[in-house]
Amino acid sequence: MRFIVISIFPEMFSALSEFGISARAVNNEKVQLTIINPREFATNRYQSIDDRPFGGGPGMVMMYDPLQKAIMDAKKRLNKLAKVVYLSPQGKPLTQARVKELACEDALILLCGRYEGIDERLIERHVDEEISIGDYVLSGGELPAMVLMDSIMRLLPDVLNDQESAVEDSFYNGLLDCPHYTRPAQHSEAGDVPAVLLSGDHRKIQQWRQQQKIKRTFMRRKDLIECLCLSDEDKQYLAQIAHEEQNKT
Ligand code: 9D3
Repeated sequence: MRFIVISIFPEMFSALSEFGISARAVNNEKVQLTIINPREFATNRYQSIDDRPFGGGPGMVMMYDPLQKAIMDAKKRLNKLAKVVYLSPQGKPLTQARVKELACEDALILLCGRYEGIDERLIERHVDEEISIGDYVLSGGELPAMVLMDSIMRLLPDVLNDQESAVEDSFYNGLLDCPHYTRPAQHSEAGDVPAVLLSGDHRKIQQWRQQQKIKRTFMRRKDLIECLCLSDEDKQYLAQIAHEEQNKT
């Protein structure tokens, strides 16, 4: 997959290209990451890419022309029609379902805003989709672009190794994960690991883990419970938890 990012802070993306799974994906050429700095397309003698907002008010707005030229440069390099995604607080909140769909594209152009945002006419004319990563305020679109790329990359074929994808497999079913433990089994300060995990009874362990996932999702994220596909056994356990919870209050 090919990502072309448009950002005035290209160095930030070394976080992806230098560390961890994303760095390995770039090195193995499963992912090609190119950053275009719109400042290269600035025309005045101060190389400005922003200007004061019409109508007044605080802050600056990124200008149409340098961003338009950067997008044209990106499209020329891709030699095809790639979707232009603008990372923006006004976008649709990102979900794992949307990540899965975007992982099927062969290229994405990711536009990162700074300051108060970008000239609306650029969004109308050149942006295909606006995506937010959640309802909290950041300083720009670079971290959201990295969040989006990280989430996509780990779904690409041959990006995760066998161990990493085995972990992936058993998880994303809409449930929160169960707790994990490693050696030592006993710890003077932290206490003991749950005995079932040391029992060697794999059926029991699997059942315990599944019940922990259900319990945690119910306790921490009631909003996720509605979207679940549970087995009859899981539903019965959930009903039991819900009943216990009711009797507490
Ligand atoms: C304090 C500025 N705000 C005035 C009401 C508006 C504002 C402008 C620019 C808020 C944030 C930003 C920069 N954020 C992003 O570019 C961004 C973002 C985010 O802040 N939260 C979640 N997802 C995203 S995607 C891009």
